[in-house]
Amino acid sequence: RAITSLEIGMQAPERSAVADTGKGGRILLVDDRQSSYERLASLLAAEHTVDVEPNPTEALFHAAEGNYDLLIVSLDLNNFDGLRLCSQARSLERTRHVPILAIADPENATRLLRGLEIGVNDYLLRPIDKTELLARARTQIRRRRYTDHLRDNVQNSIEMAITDALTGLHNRRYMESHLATLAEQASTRGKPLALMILDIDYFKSINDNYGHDAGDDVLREFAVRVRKSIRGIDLACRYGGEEFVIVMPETDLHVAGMVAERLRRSIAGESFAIHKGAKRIEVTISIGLTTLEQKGEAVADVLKRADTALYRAKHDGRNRVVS
Ligand code: GH3
Ligand code: MG
Ligand code: MG
Ligand code: MG
Repeated sequence: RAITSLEIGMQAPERSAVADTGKGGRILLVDDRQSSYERLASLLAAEHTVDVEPNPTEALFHAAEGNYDLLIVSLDLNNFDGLRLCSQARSLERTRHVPILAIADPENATRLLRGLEIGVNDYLLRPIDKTELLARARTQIRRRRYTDHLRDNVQNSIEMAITDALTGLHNRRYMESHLATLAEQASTRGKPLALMILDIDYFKSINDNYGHDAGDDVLREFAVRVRKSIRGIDLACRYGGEEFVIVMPETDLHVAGMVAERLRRSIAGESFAIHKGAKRIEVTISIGLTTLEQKGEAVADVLKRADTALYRAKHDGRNRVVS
């Protein structure tokens, strides 16, 4: 790794996205003239941590890996094309959001214009003034942090909208929208799709005997065990209070039956800890299992068939799998 670390100066302070000063950033400086990058790095080191990389190809790699707040790119590179780096950085997913500040000699000023066209955020002409350099770097870093903060918020609200807060499994809304997609995929690919509804037996009496918090403990622990017993492509969700749905793509009734039976047995076989009190609780579940029967079958019908099977499992005495 050819990176020259000039980590002179201060540590990154606590980052607050709200009242951000734009200081304490991580900057990757791409410049191959030693006199130039040494001076720039020492100016920037008053407020930021700076890494220097003379080779744009390497720089692109570091930019993608290194979680930088700002790229400062010299367009006066002797042996390389700085503009190419800028345009590559704009097209890569990992670097798309990293701001770029371009620097050029007046004789290369037309490159700056070209740079702005391909997505450079700001520029400076040499000779570089310290105050201006720091001000422009701060502005870009502050903006970057703010948009990151917004992006995180959006991501969080999306996750909250599709996740069940108690168990961390997907919620019913997500399952119902995603199930349609999975069923469609299974139909077009001619693959089987299994679906089971799991319902904890006599859960109301767990609440009644040990309290609602103990009931919640059981639900959380149950979700952990469900997650452990399924594959990455399977979809597990909390369908209602103490009802769960597992959707298994590319799985036929026979295999799904074995998965369901294994899960049923492991729940019944190992009691559940509750936080209050040393007592462990015996828990059993009933499972209704079915598969997508024909191409294009409505998911509501699949769910209904699983529910009917679950009802029979309850009726036949609970702690069993019915398909
Ligand atoms: P069955 O064997 O027929 O399924 O009996 P059951 O008692 O499990 O079924 P029922 O549907 O009568 O009761 C489910 C109970 O689950 C009722 C409700 O108070 C409780 N419940 C629903 N959501 C939660 C929750 O988030 N936490 C806790 N602790 N209890 C919940
Ligand atoms: Mg019930
Ligand atoms: Mg129940
Ligand atoms: Mg129920």
